[in-house]
Amino acid sequence: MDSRLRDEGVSNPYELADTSYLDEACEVVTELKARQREQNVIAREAGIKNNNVNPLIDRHMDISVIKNLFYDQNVQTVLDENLGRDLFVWRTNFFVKKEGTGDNKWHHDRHFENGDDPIDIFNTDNHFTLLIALTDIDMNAGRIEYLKGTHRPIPGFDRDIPRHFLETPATVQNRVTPLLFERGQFVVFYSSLIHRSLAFGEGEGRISMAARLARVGTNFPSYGASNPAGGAQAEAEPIVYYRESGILAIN
Ligand SMILES: O=C(O)CCC(=O)C(=O)O
Ligand SMILES: [Fe+2]
Repeated sequence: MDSRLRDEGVSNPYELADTSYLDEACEVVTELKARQREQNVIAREAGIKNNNVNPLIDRHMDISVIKNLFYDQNVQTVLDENLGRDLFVWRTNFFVKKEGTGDNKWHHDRHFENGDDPIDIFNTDNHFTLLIALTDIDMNAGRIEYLKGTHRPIPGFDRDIPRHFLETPATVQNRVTPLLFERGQFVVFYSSLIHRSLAFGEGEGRISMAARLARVGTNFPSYGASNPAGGAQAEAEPIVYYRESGILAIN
């Protein structure tokens, strides 16, 4: 088992065995992003709500250069050796950052537990994120950061917090760690690990693919799982986000 995954909550970076899909994958994502922007513009100009399905979501189902990433020999080995067998993908999304793109606040990716069970934030058995860099992601390109070790309880750091938050809590300030990638590198992390990405700075644009993984037998909630925070911060995410149509068994 990767000792960084065990101790920090995120694995070391690994390289895809086959990087020959990356250029085409980037082209496809750039096109999907342009389509999303167009849909937003049309809706805004018409003064209506954009009701289109987000074109960037779950394209591992129908676009082979995206789907193929999950069957890359090195991805398969890293999953097998660190997270075990019987995993499925239930969601993919792309984070495209370029001139003008803002930040993604601190958050974790643990959206639900199992069916309607409450979220068990420190359960490391069933929910994971696989993050693949389709381009380099350096310090200035909207870098990704994580709070080292937040997959486990940390004395003095209360996890009854909003799902998304801007300020770095003082007790974990010394745990902020950049997660830098070269094109074609990937990591896995426990979905409870707190992470964020900064606004785009300068240089080339960058693209990441985030995939939500869960263990076979893990069921979607009937509506959505509330955040353990309680109160207004605990708003459940509605069932519409958990599309059965995004499920792909990967090992
Ligand atoms: O790539 C990013 O900017 C954010 C990634 C992220 O939040 C995730 O992988 O869950
Ligand atoms: Fe995330």
